[in-house]
Amino acid sequence: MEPNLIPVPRAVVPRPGVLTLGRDTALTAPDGHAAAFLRALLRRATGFPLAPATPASTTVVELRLDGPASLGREGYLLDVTESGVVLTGHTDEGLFRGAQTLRQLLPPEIESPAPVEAAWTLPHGTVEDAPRYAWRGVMLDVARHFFDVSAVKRFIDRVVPYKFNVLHLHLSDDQGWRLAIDGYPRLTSHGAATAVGGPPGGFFTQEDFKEIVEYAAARYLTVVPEIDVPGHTQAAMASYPHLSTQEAPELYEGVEVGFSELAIHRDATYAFLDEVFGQVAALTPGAYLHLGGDEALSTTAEDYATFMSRTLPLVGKHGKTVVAWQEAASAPELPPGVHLQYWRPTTEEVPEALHKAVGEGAKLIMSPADRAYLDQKYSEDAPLGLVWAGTVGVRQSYEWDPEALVPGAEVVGVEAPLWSETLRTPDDLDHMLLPRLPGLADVAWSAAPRDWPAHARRLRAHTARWDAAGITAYHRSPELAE
Ligand code: IFG
Repeated sequence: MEPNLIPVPRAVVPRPGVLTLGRDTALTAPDGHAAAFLRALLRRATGFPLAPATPASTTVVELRLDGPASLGREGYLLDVTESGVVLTGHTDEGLFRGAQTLRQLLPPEIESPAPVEAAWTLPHGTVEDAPRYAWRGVMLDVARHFFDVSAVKRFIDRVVPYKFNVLHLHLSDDQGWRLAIDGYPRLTSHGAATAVGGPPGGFFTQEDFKEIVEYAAARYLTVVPEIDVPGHTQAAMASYPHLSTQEAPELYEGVEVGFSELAIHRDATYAFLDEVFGQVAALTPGAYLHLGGDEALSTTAEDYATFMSRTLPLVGKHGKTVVAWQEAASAPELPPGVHLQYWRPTTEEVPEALHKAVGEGAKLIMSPADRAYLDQKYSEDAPLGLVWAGTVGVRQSYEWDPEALVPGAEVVGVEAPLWSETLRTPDDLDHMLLPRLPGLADVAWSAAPRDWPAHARRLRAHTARWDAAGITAYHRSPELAE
């Protein structure tokens, strides 16, 4: 069993011997996303038919759903022997996660987007695995710069091999509103017209959004939409000035934050949010709706409290659980099940309000900026990224423990935000994601202790997989050198 699996599984027992898949290899599996995904992946690179097994089949890859309940929703057992592969889950989602491990046990050529010749070998052995955290997320900011459906699908393709299961889309900000809302056409006709540095802007129609949700769901990624309020709202207010106390709110193309706030004391603001949250919730099969709440630097504490008191209930009204950035901890009352996303650097004191909210049952998603913010530069001289949280190297984004920052808190998981102030193309996204993303996947999935030399070794092996996949823009980090 080759040792370059990321995230590191719970238990790997290598055995001598190698299985080689061939043209007559059969694939037998229950209908579902796991089988569809694995068959498509294997066929695409090998050109093999991978038809269901027959009594004459000599090598069989079998997916089974009779795994014990102890595997949970995402656990799996993988056994490779001379007669084939048996991948067992308790759910199809568990089979899907196990399929990513099977994928990584195959040579890098399995990532090829077109058939190639290769020795399709699998080392004998077993893997028993299940995730440490339930929330293993990535966030894409489509507001500062817009990324269309195909770019979002490509972003999803980058995170699936590393067992992420949440796709948080930051859909609105000062520079752009990126999702069409019925009844509020100017949000996109006007509010989506530009971006950081100027046009082009762009937006998702509700059909586009459904297409993203469907693509994500087929890969067991839950989409978490974010409508960021009361700050980060200049595009909405430029589109509908009645939502603002500014004289004539204009579209904004800079990179400052904290200057915008919705009209806190106006009923129209909450009618607007009720409508928006209702439509976003209806488009979202996932259980969560993120209302932002960050950097309301132009809003007094009492106005922020008033705003949250009137806004938080609207999310529950539309059947969703609230996710919000950590500042929402200061709301007078937090709804049950609220997930607060911790984003300030680990060097800062944890605010008293956050300790209080945690004490009252708030759950934490850990995204400390100096560890998990993939929009931060790799190093001072890096071409892309911001540096307000300092540079975030490959080792720094890997070597941390989500439990260490807020003792006693219920940490539901980890999420890696990718803000797009300085990012304009899918290659820009690839550059910031790789090679840091796999380390965050390891932090989110694996209970194994951090081991940088071993992780660096695994990453060196993974660059060949990215090459085979045709990913050209990943950062060639000197940190990976032996
Ligand atoms: N902070 C802002 C983001 C973005 C980020 C860039 C949060 C929660 C800095 N808010 O992170 O809008 O500008 O690193």
